[in-house]
Amino acid sequence: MITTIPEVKRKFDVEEIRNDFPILKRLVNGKPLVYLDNAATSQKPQAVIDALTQYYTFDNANIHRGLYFLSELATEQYETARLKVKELINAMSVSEIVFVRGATEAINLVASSLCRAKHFKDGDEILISYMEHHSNIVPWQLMCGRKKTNLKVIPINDAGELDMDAFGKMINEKTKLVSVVHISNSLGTVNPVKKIIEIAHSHGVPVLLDGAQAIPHYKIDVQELDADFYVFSGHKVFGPTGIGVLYGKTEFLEMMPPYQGGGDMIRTVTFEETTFDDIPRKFEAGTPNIAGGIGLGAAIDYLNQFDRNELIEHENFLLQYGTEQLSQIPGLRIIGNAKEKASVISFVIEGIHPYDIGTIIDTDGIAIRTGHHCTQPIMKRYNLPATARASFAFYNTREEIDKLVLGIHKVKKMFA
Ligand code: 7TS
Repeated sequence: MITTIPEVKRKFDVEEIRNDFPILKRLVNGKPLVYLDNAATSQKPQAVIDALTQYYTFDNANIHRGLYFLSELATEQYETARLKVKELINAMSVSEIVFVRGATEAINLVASSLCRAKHFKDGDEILISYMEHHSNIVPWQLMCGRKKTNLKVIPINDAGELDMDAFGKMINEKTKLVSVVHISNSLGTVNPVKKIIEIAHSHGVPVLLDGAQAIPHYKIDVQELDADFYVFSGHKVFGPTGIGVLYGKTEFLEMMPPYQGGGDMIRTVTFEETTFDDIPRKFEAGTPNIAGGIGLGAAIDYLNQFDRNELIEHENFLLQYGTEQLSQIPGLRIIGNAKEKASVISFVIEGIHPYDIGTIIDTDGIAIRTGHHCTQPIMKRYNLPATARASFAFYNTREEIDKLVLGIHKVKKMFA
């Protein structure tokens, strides 16, 4: 089982690659769709849709159990997808790749399992940051509630950057885990995660990175980062919903007890006692999202056709162009002005609620997200109920940003 990463890369041409994404041709309210909500979920290339259709049409069977052709075929495809994920993030071994439902489930798994491994005792601390998605806050609170472990929050400055001095002072002998977002979904800040890991490791503290927003934009190398855990969702990286990844270093996954019990994660079961399978299987109870895993593998193959640097360059252009154009609109304020930013522009307009912005531009087929983006603490930090957020993928264009700007002018006229 080896994957083939093509030697000769396909040249990046935004107009040409848009043809790979059938949804980008549809109309919304009679206008061509302008999809600028990629931080919520990305669109799927035909290759991913075809992989799902192929599996359900011709290859469907349960995995890891049947000694017949289709079951072996499905198993091989699912396990090949795991290998593709391993290569995508440069994990040391496929056994470090646990398939889960998404970033949310991955963090819940780590919280629940570390808790049961007695990794935390009363009075211990977990460091998170002000800009975490709720999925990197609530699982720790659920766990902390049981263990009286304290959640400590690394502050940020007004630009939306982590206060690294504060972080250095907050980490101490009580700290048992640092769990931070790689790229913020509401501010676009790219956090200095390598530095965070270095500091944490110098105190002997493991680090979990929430890579939900980073994985679609950057090349991730978990060994180079020396991350202990890295989590992400398939649907944000052009794959299907309901599949995601927990990467964990072998030493942690070996030490952690199972998260859920059931079929496919055991070695032997009696009424008295159960022994568990090796990693990653001991974390994968029950029939998994087989099609989802295969679809994620197809999404990785799709990405592997390109030189990722060309995609990053185009997204950086969109971010820069969008920031320039939106900044020129009177009364519009961008929230999140970190020096290191990726593909997200959150903004507010004086006197107009973000919901009104979103609803009005939707009539022109423009999709952005409005709300708190599942980051209520960050909204409170900026004293805002909500923001409007445009988030880009490599298939977005300069013309789409122009349409967003025109749409916002239209909104402003309506409220003038
Ligand atoms: N972490 C971050 C940084 C996220 O942006 C999200 C989803 C999650 C975790 C959770 O991912 P899930 O796939 O498990 O739900 N973020 C968003 C968003 O910005 N708009 O909708 C979902």
